[in-house]
Amino acid sequence: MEKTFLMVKPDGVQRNLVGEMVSRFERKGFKLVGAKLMQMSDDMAKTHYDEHQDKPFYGELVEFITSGPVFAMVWEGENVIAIARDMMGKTNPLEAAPGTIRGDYGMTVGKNIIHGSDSPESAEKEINLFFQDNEIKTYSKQDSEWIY
Ligand code: 3AN
Repeated sequence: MEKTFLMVKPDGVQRNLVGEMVSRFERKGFKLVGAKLMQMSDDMAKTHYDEHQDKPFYGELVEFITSGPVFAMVWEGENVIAIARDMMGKTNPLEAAPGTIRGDYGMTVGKNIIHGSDSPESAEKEINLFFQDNEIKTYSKQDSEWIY
C-alpha cells in the first residue's frame, strides 16, 4: 500500500489546525501509520528543501519551517500521494479551490499550512528523513473492507 509524508507546518500548529488536518485524512479513509510533533533543525530543513536551494525564497522557507514545532505524519492508502496533494490544494492560496486545505485556510504562498510529498520518490526520501523504521506502524483496521 502506498505511503506519503504530510507535515502540518508551524503556522498550522500555531493556528490549532493539527486536529483538523488529521481529521480530514482520517475521514477520507487513509490510515495514519506514523506521527510526531517535532522541531526541525536547520540541517534537516535544508535537506528537506534541497530542491529549492536556488530559489529566491529558499532562506525564508528554511527560516519559516524551523520557526516552531511541526506535526510530521505518514499516511497510507491507495494513491495517497496524489489524493493528498489534491486535498491540500494549489501552493498559492489565490489558486487553491475552496474545499481544499489551502483553499479553506491558506492566506499566503509561504504560510500555507501543510506540506505533502509530490511523488513516490519524494515520499520515500521524506519518510526516511523524518521517521525511523520503528516509528512507522503496521496494523489492520476493521473498517478497511468498507473502504476498498
Ligand atoms: P508545494 O508545497 O505545494 O509542493 P513547492 O514544492 O512548489 O510547493 O514549494 C515548497 C514550499 O515553498 C511551499 N509549500 C511554499 O511554502 C514555499 N513557496 C513556494 N513558492 C513560494 C514563493 N513564491 N514565495 C515564498 N514561498 C514559496
